[in-house]
Amino acid sequence: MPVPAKTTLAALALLVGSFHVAICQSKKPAAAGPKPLVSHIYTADPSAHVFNGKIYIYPSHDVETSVPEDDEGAHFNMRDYHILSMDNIGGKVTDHGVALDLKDIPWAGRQLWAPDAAYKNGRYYLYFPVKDKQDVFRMGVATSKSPTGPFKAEPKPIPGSYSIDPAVFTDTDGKSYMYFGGIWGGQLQRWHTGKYEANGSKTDLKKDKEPALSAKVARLSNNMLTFDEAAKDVVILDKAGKPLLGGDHDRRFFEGGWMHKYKGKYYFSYSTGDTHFLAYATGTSPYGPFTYQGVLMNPVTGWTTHHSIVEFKGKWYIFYHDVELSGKTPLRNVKVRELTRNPDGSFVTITP
Ligand code: FUB
Repeated sequence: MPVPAKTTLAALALLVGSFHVAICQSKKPAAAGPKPLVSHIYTADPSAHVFNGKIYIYPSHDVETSVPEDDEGAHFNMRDYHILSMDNIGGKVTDHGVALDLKDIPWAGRQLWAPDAAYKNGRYYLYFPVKDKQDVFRMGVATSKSPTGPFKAEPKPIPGSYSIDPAVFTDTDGKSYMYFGGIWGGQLQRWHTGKYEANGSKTDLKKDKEPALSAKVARLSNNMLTFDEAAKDVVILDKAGKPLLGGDHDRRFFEGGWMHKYKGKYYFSYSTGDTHFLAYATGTSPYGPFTYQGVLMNPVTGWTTHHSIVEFKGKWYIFYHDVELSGKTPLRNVKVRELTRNPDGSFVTITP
């Protein structure tokens, strides 16, 4: 049963005198699949990374809101980030408190959505999408000496950035790339001409027979604060080498992209949004093109699905969310489970 987040936080703060709290997972045996990693706050969109031998999770922090639900996701009205960490999968999960607050981002308007993080040269970088004061999603970056923050936001958004769901991947040669984008509420369709169309579609381009809108990728500069190039399309092809089409809702990119590398191959995984699959495609370069391979995870409970994939101590894990605790779309909870690969590197589809 969900406990109202505010009440739980206040009680915990009283108990320990700070928001730096350790939350143990339920000791009940898991009857059917993994349990939420934490239940004192609602969390979603978990971007997991291993820094210094520990797992750090950079999730969205879902909160109750009076803003009515719409196709643009106004009801995802998040205002801060909490970072979680664990020494081991299945072990104690620590909530490190507020790492970045909307009010401390000078250019931000509303809706702090799915973040990601990276490390380079002694600094940690928190990448986040938020609507600016004109209600256009942009990507921001904030820095810290610690993986758990607090993070200080740069005074302006990343130039040339737009839409949502940043996922930063550092290749084996040390170059880092940001994958980003999301249609519908993520506004990617409003950028299809290269300029923002304030009165553009609220969903997609409605061009079912044309190539689907693509996620974007841009290499990051050495200081990790700007793009080193104009963003390029992350093209996903079918096995015949043709681009997936806009009408192919079961397979085309919607939001929540993630990149990982396995045995020299690049795996781009993503959400199909309104059909609720996590799908994946593979390629031989971080820029693609990628060939669609199949479903990584069948739909979870709740409208959204969003994940990350990370290797830890020789095993591969998927972090994802569902709405087990609340039963409500904008109040989600993060989970983790091990991934199983076939000998050729493909995934055994997970049915949550
Ligand atoms: O959390 C808000 C949005 O919902 C994310 O940016 C999307 O990926 C979806 O999970």
